[in-house]
Amino acid sequence: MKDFPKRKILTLCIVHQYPRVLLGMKKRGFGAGRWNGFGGKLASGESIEDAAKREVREEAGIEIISLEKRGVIEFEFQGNPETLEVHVFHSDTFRGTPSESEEMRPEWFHIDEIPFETMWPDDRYWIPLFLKGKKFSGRFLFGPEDAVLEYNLREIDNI
Ligand code: 8OG
Repeated sequence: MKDFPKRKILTLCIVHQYPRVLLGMKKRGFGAGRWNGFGGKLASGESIEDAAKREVREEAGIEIISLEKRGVIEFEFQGNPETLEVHVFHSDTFRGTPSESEEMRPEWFHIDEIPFETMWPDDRYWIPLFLKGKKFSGRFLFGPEDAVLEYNLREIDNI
């Protein structure tokens, strides 16, 4: 049977309280061993924004008060027909204290000490735009060992 292209929508929320960002060490599953923002798949019938807030609550134990969509990035893996469409959110206000969950161990990082070496390799391209308050859209193609084979990234006015 032919493989039809599939698209999966995911959220990613980075709490940014200048000069720090809240990241989590992913303890299991896809992306384990890497620092990342918090996020995941949509539950059925859920809006993208509600999913973003729920994932932060479940993974970091905090309640997001306000968030703003900053980017949409498509990820493809060579030889895999599935596209991941990741909606990237910025938040600067939340309630509670970040706490470790089964999936993530949260930690604050100064923006000059973001651990890009232990993050998804695309992050070093778009996080600088994110930190500058820009909106962006992009696409990354990963090859073996998650090397970036091709990418495009552009700033946009509206998202
Ligand atoms: O539900 P699950 O934990 O599998 O969701 C994956 C999370 O990882 C989700 O928040 C989206 C995010 N994510 C990718 N690919 C990439 C990537 O290349 N860079 C970053 N920073 N996050 C990613 O799925």
